[in-house]
Amino acid sequence: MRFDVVTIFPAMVEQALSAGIVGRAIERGTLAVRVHDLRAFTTDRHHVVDDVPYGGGPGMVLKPEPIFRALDAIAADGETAPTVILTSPQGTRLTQEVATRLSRSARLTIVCGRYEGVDERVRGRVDEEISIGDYVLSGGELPALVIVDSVARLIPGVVGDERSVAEDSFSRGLLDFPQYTRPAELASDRWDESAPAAGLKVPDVLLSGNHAEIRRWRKREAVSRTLARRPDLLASAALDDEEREILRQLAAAPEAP
Ligand code: 9D3
Repeated sequence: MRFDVVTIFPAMVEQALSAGIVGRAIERGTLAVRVHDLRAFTTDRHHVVDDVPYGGGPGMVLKPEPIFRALDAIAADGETAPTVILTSPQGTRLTQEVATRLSRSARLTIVCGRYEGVDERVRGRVDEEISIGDYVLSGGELPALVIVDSVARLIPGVVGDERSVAEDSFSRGLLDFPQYTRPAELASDRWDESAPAAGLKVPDVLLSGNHAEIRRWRKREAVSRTLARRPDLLASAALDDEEREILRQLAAAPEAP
């Protein structure tokens, strides 16, 4: 899969993409990401990408021509026409479902919004506007990185262990169960003044070696956490028979252990 990102902060986007799972996938060639400096598509001496809004008001608006030129150059560089995404507070909210749909595209081009907005005529060249949530950011660079990361993980070969993708909580609609690693017990006086004298212990079931019981415990924890913290997820969660039974029990006796 190939991504193109159009931004006025190419260094910020490139640096972030060079790290971690996505960085390694790019190195291996599983993923291609090209970052384009919007200023490179200006024609004036000062490489101006923004201007004052017609009608007045605060802030600046990204000019349309550099964006049009960038999109033309990106489309011309390749066989298939990319799906063009504009990051914008007015966009469709990014969800796992949206990421999954985008991951079926062979090419995605992401235009990062900035300032108070983008000239409305750019929207004629855009297939989809995407927001990452209802909070105000300074621009579309972080949203573009979030989109690349969430979509890239769904491309076969990007995440080393395919099991982590298949088991991802949001793909199943449940929150994760609690995780522990060594040591099995921490001295409570050092790490947690409010802890009981027994110390900070890993639940016995995880040390038991009883894999059927471990599986059941994890399911129960995942379902009870989801019920407590994100009950909205349960409406569309893909629960198996066992999880549905656990949910029924928890809903009937919410105070039970
Ligand atoms: C809706 C806020 N606008 C009121 C005049 C001003 C404005 C604030 C911040 C316009 C653009 C921005 C920059 N934000 C993005 O470009 C953006 C964004 C975000 O702020 N939150 C979540 N997702 C996104 S995607 C792009």
